[in-house]
Parts: sequence; structure tokens; C-alpha cells
Amino acid sequence: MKVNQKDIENFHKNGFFILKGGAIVDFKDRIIEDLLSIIKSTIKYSNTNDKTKLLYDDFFKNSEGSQKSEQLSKCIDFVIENENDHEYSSALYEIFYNSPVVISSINNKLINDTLISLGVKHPLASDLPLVRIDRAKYRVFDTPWHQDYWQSYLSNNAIVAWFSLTQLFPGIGLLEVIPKSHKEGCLNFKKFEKGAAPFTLADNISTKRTMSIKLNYDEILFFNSYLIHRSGLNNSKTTRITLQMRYNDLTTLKKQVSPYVIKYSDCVESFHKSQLNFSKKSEV
Ligand SMILES: O=C(O)CCC(=O)C(=O)O
Ligand SMILES: [Fe+2]
Repeated sequence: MKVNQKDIENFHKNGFFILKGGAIVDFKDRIIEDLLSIIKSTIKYSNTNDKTKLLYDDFFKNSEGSQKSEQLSKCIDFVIENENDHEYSSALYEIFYNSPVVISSINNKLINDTLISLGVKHPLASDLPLVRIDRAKYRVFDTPWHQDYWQSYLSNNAIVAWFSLTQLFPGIGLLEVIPKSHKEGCLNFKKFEKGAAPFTLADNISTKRTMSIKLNYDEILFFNSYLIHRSGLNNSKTTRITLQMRYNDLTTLKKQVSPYVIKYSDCVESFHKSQLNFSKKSEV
């Protein structure tokens, strides 16, 4: 699964490269195995009633014979069809981030070697791996035209590795990219008002050359952080689950700082506040 000279040239020319190989199947299967166990535990330890839990349990057991990506699709679709107010799918979006298997997938040799071949001499994580859950026909979280530069702001040659865990087909919302647009460098961006994404490009861009990236299960997309891209619309009946990993380069860092910020979570903050109120009350 070596990256050859032509691949490297095309990556620099077009701003993206697709890596293909059998080892990618094993890599994705391991992540899916973990996501499935998180889905099962989330339902099992929730406060839903025992009858509903049994229903889920039965469904999960019945899906076990299928191929991993199909099993993940079936299970997440079943959860989304049967939940109220995105109760479980919203929780899963938060929890997937905290999986040690997902976090450690950022240190994959195959990905690391590819990054080096594509010009990131000493890869550094610029973010934790993000697991996106894109529900069918749900537009709020679609990402408009943007560059990932604002996430990977420390290196000019930062690269994003993007791949899908569920099967990709045109209606599910393929990632759309504008080949060669990375050559423009960092473009101005502005606040995005129409959805959950924070930013979009400030100025109009030519979208004539837009390409939808259809990846097979044994493929991973690598793209330059300056490449202009956006979410395709998921008009299908099935959820799309994808992963993105972002890397800076230690040898080109503009500043030697960490992009991670330790944050006091809302949950801990409100607990502390309630404790403070409680102790104030008891003093009176
Ligand atoms: O997967 C997608 O639809 C878009 C992902 C993306 O561009 C991002 O999260 O930066
Ligand atoms: Fe992006």
C-alpha cells in the first residue's frame, strides 16, 4: 500500500489523495466493533424500560451475521428510527469521541506513513478524531463550503484524513471537494448563520470543478487543509457515519502551542454551582 511518486504529484496538484488497501478494512472493522459496543451499552445502561431494552437487544443480536459496515448501519438506523428527540444519537455523538479505540486510531501506522509520504514530515494531531453521525434527511449539521485550515491552523501543509465507516453511495451525501482549490491558500471566512457549523467562506467561489468523492470501504481520503470542501446532502434513508482526523506538521509549526484547551465541562460546572448554592444555604 505504498504511495508512489505519481500519487504524491497528484496530491500536490489536486489537493487530495485516496489510499486503498486491505489493511484499511481491518482498521475500520476494529473501530466499528467498538462503536457497536458503545451503542449497545448506551441503551443497556440508559433509564429506558426493560421491555424496550429487550427489543433493542434482539435487534442487535439479529444483525450480528452481517458485514461490519452493514451491521453499524442497521444498528444506528434502528436506534434513530426508535428514539425520541435524538435522545440516543445525540448522546452517541458525544460518547464516540471518548472511546479509547477511536482516540488511538489517530496513531495508525498506515495513516502516519501516508502523511509522511504526502509531505507532513513529523505528524502531530491537531484535533481528536471526530466521528460524525449524519442522520438521513437532517440538514442542521451539514457543513457548508469551507477549508479545515481554521482547525489545523498551525501548519501550512496540514492534512485531513477522512473516511466513512458506513457504505458510501451518491444519495448518502458524498463529501464534495473543489480540486486544486488548496492552491488559493487560506481564504477569508465568516460566521455561518444557517446551521450548526461555525464558519463558511466569506466570498463567493467558483464551484464549476466540484467533485463528489465516492470512497469504497477499503479507502481513506487525505486532503490538504486548504482544500475547499463541504458535506453532500444525505437524501437517503440511512445514516452516514464518518471519521475525520487532522494533522499538523511539527517541522512547519508557526507556533509551538497545543491546539487543545482543557475545558471545564458544562456538566461539572453546573454541579459545582449547585454545590456552592447548597453550602451557602446550609450556612444560613
Ligand atoms: O463529512 C462531512 O460532511 C464534512 C466534514 C467536514 O468537512 C469537517 O468536519 O470539517
Ligand atoms: Fe472540513
